[in-house]
Amino acid sequence: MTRPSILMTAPLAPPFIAALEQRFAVHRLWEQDDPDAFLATVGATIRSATTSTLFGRFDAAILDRLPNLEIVASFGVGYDNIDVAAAVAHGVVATNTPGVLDDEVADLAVGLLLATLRRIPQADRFLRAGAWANGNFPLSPTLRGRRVGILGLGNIGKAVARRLEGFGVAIAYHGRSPQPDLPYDYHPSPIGLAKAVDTLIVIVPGGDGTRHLVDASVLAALGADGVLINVSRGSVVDETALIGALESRTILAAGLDVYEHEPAVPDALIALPNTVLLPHIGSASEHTRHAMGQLVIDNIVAWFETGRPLTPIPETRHLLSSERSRPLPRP
Ligand code: NAP
Ligand code: 8YV
Repeated sequence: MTRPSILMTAPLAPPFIAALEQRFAVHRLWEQDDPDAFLATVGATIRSATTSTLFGRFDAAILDRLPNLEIVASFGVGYDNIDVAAAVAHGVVATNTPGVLDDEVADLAVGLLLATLRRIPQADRFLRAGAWANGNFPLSPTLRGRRVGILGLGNIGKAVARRLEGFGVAIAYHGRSPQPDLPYDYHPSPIGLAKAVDTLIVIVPGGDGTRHLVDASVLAALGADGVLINVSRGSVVDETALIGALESRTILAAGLDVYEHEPAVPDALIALPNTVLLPHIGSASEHTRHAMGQLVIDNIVAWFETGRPLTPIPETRHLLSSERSRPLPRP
């Protein structure tokens, strides 16, 4: 039987490409000199696709070129790289990679919090510069006695909260709905949460619904002892307002893994002494990137074997109740 065609918009690790090649005719969009001409040739044969933030936005412009696309599997739990409304309009199921990265990203968030408060990268730079011979590194702020607010108490937010329980700090949160089964204080607005805490960890999804949820007023509410940690998406924090708040010491410090225009990071953020800046590495261990890659493959294979992918995004689940959810021929 002819193998179904799959479009890879961006690279996955070689073992995952090899796994796909065993079952599918794999088309590598990122290797094409002329992607438009390439899609004009193969687009109508494509039944599934993989994508990631490396590709940019998977939107109507590409969906229109893939008239027989059934499913797009994204590498990552956040799916603001997919135009969900356009996917639904095209009847295309989308999947992401929830769950398999929660612990890794939560570990990184707590590490970034400690690094920001105790100025660990600054202390490392101090030693390497030979400054220790001239005196001790200045005393740092502390996690002791802090009240930590988690903006977005989802899978990763809960994993962060569980870790922070071990540090003996007070924990509160904001989401659109309270979660009464959890032992943390709920605040119905981001600004209310910021007023109640001095440390804000941001881990909501990106996209239009959360754009600049952390703005100048939230930063002012966090206060002069305030520390902001963002491991969600750059779009959630007004970066210009954040730079202003750090420069004016409206807040104390920030630890960031994500930025509004990645991989561009404003020079002003880099110049500030009270920032710790990471290059979007929340999930970036070999272990966890392997688990994410495997889930991308498993979603595609499950679709072709059973008509039911493992982790469809909520907005496209209704497409599975249509006749499309019937088992399709095996590749
Ligand atoms: P999740 O389980 O869906 O949790 C998201 C949480 O955000 C939910 O508790 C939700 O609660 C809340 N939320 C959603 N929209 C909101 C809004 N408009 N206002 C306030 N709260 C809102 O997602 P997750 O798996 O924890 O992942 C969260 C995000 O982390 C991803 O979407 C991704 O952008 C980011 N991420 C970053 C990295 C990295 O490398 N830095 C790695 C993985 C994930 P309610 O529904 O009650 O509002
Ligand atoms: C990845 C992420 O770095 O899962 C997410 O939402 O932000 C990270 O795990 C990213 O998706 C890789 O493209």
